[in-house]
Amino acid sequence: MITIHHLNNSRSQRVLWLLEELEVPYEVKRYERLASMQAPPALKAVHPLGKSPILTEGELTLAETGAIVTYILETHGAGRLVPERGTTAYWDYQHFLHYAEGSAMPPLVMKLIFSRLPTEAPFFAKPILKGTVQAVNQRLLDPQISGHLDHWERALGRSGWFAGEHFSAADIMMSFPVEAAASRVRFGQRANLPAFLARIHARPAYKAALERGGPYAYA
Ligand SMILES: N[C@@H](CCC(=O)N[C@@H](CS)C(=O)NCC(=O)O)C(=O)O
Repeated sequence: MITIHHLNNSRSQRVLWLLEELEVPYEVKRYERLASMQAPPALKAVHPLGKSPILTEGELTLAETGAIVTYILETHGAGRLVPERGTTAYWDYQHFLHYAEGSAMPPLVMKLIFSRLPTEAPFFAKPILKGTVQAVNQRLLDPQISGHLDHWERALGRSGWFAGEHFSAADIMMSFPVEAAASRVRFGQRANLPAFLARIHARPAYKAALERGGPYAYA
């Protein structure tokens, strides 16, 4: 039986959603974030990185969402939610599978961390930090994030999904960057992005995963 070590309100929600889409039975072991938003030390006892998600099944302990998604699809997927090998859709799928965590999330995480700095600083440092954060956002992060949003908007413009004509695990991987972006930046004229979110949030498996995973700020 697959066990997902799930941190509340986290990327791990995607793995629960994938398992619900595939109707694969699984157990959820829940962990609550500390006040600092970090994972509790108990997760380090499961995997040295101490981050969520972590999958355990038999002898296997696996961290990193993309690797976990690939493992689940290869061992329990029976070909579902992956475009046909060798097609353009398949390579778009591979792109988004790796790109979601490798390229899309880093500037979004940086923006979140920077936005918290002034609020957590002593009062005399707040104005300086506010100015620094504004400069980093304007010069570095916002233009980068905007480029990512344009990439997603264009990709979704083809069929409404990230890889090929049909819903795939690439859409599950990309849900977290799109949801994270929705909470941090404006989509502006990019109508395909909110439409994508509305479509995935309406899926019964997405809703079922929320029931297993607990409150999720982006839903
Ligand atoms: N790229 C990794 C990121 C893992 C990660 O940072 N997970 C977050 C949850 S959203 C976490 O465990 N944060 C708590 C911490 O860093 O202590 C993946 O996709 O699995």
